[in-house]
Amino acid sequence: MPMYNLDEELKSISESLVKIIYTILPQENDSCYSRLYEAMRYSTVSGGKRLRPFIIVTTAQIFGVSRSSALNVAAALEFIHTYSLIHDDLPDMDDDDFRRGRPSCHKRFDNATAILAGDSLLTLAFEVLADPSTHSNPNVRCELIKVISKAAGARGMVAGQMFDIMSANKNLSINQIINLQRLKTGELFSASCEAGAILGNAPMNLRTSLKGFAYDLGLIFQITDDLLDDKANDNTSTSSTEDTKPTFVKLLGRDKAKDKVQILAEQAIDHLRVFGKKAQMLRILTEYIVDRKI
Ligand code: GRG
Repeated sequence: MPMYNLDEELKSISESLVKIIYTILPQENDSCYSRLYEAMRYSTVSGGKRLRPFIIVTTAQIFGVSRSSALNVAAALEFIHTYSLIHDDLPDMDDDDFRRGRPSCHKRFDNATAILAGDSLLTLAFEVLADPSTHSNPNVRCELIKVISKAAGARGMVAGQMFDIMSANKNLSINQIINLQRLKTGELFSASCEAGAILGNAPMNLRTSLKGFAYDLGLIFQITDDLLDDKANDNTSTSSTEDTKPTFVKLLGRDKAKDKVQILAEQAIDHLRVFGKKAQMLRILTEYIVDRKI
């Protein structure tokens, strides 16, 4: 069996993304774009785990898709993810001063610039997806746009954010929390998995298996996020709204939340059975998220 090195692959994908970002958003000293581009670059090149790009590239590999096509879609997804983080950090949302260990976009620039940088990243994502260099077949590009826009929009991630804001100081049931997190985090994970399959013209049954995997992975990611936050914050959250939000850990307690992660991990890996050894990287990713320390 070939050796897989997840850290090296994450690093390689991240480096490729940074090159794409500098090509699309070049440094221009005297143009009217310069401040906007600077804010967009500031938030997109500044690290992050690059999990969604990894999922796209890895899933695309299963279907023999070219790496350059997959990286274009990965850049688009990362633009949408980054826009969501920029807007989430704003004072009227989660009001976070820091993101990825640096001042958040509105703290480094200002609120208006952060809003516009987020808006521009969202629209840029669809410009990249619609570009023939992403895939030669316009039907494939349309399908990508349909699936990704739905996942990001008012019946996906944005709905999750709305639900999250409305759930402050409320007692949610476990199923309500699962639904909230599926929308807020799971939909983009699912679109990332499906995107690789769409690029590879995969049949619907395989897309469905990947979506099942992605939803479970999204929940694992969210519960481990809650566990890490709970440990790190120890009731000293930096965000003014964070303490009011219902989470898996608050509802279940740490031990039951960890048990839930294990059950979901088995379920997630079960969805991959149909892909055999070709999905080995996705299994390794699942273990990485289960055990993650950041
Ligand atoms: C503002 C429309 C809008 C949506 C915001 C995704 C989201 C919705 C908010 C982010 C806040 C948050 C902490 C969500 C929980 C899990 C999550 C998506 C964390 C950030 O994703 P990572 O850990 O980020 O993949 P990096 O920095 O590694 O890219």
